[in-house]
Amino acid sequence: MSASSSAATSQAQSQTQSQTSRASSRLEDILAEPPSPRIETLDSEEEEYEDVMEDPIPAQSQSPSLESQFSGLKLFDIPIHDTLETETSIVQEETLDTILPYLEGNPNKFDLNSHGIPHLQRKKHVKFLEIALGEYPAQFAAMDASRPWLLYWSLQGLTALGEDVSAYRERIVYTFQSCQHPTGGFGGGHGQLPHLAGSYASILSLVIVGTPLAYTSIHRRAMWHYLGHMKQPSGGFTMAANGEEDIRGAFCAMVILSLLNLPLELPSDAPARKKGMTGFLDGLGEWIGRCQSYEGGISAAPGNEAHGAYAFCGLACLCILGAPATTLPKYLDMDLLIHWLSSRQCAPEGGYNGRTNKLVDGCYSHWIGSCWSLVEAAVSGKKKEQMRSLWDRNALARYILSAAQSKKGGLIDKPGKRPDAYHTCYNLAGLSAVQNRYYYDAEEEEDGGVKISDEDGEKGEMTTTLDASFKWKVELGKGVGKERVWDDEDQVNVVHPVFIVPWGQAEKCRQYFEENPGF
Ligand code: FPP
Ligand code: K
Ligand code: ZN
Repeated sequence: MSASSSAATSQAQSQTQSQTSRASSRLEDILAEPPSPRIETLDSEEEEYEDVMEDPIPAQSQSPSLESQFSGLKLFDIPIHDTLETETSIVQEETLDTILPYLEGNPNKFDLNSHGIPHLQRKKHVKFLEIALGEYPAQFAAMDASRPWLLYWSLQGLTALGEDVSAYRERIVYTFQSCQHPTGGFGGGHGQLPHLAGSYASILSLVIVGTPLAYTSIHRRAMWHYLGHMKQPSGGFTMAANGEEDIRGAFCAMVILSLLNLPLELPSDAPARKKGMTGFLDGLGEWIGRCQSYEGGISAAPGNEAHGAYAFCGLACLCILGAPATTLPKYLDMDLLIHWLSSRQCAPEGGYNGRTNKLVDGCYSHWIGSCWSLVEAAVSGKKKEQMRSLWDRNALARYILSAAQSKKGGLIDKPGKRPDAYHTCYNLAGLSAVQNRYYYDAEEEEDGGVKISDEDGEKGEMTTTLDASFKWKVELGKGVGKERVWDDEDQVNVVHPVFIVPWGQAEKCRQYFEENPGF
């Protein structure tokens, strides 16, 4: 692979662009935000990245070569080209041609940090997210069901960038009031049926707001009943009444139960009680274990293909059930899991793909990148023992800063794609995973950790209160030693490694409901 871009690769870039935009995603289509009209206006101004893409861009000398950068790896020996040409290998080569100029040069003409890598374009991203939080005209009605998501991604992104979001407080509480269903849970908007994804995004947004008014706006008892209806005899959860049973459901349900400090017994009207289930946790760890595929990753439901987004849901869910060092090895083959996670980091791109033989994408900076904090906590033993990273943090930082920042603000899947709140939120969450070292404080175990019997009658390590995920600590900026590729000013705010809300906000919410447990 030549270091510099040529006219030939420029043609390939345009093809890649159209091919990758055609390769649409089921869920990302549902979750992704269409650009707001104001961003559209920006696009039509002369130089959007499309124009940038069409010009062959010579590699620029300010940026250090790939070879000198990544943790001593000689990346010029990589990529390893697939000799069997397939649709997959062709689109991979084209994608590489699109991305390499951004890793080796600075086509967006961003200001560079002391390592020759673009600075985090903080102001531009803030502006982008503020626009994303704005009003949408009538033609965006189809997006109505994603309203809780748009709010959550934008708020989380803004706080990661260090912004104060208190100005949005009242509007957010008001918006979610109208999404809340009388029988429990939140829908996408007023009068819409409740859904676990909408409920998850709504609760997280209210946790970010973090005021007593936000907390008390949640009908906790109705939510408990609603979650009770999602519990399945298999041990898993459906996303909605009669909806699909997948690992997002399990994760969303555990996030909500634990943040709101809800009782772990199933309500008496929960249909799963008729099948012998009595608690929300019954059979759950085992069900998640069945989602680990032969590759080692985690899939949406038993028997499906392993995918990054579901891997994070599965691991984070297990981290809510108990200490990572206990629950992860109890239900998962850790060696196989680590092999699969490691294989997701693309070289020389440095970013992650979501599954075998697919393309790098900035949102997996979080869906895979954030898995490492959980896995490292599970395998590293005692709290302060700094283990060597199992992943190349610098390589991911470089992908995010060099290739996943859109010229005019917002973060993206890959060069040539449009920014959206989803990719902005999750690239920044991935950057937080890169920059900080999160660890699980096992010493805090002693005060919690009421032992309960598990199904086999052995003593399990799971608590009756789901308080494990409130025992995380962070060493700020300690993700990488001196050889890191970002400056202090490129540091994002700390994110809770399980809940993906600003540091401290999950604990604050939990504490509120420990002090006010009645409903
Ligand atoms: C594939 O898209 C994407 C998926 C199969 C999963 C998307 C799931 C989420 C984003 C998780 C949502 C999480 C919660 C908590 C509700 P693709 O085929 O376009 O992408 P790929 O080629 O990168 O696999
Ligand atoms: K994708
Ligand atoms: Zn993506």
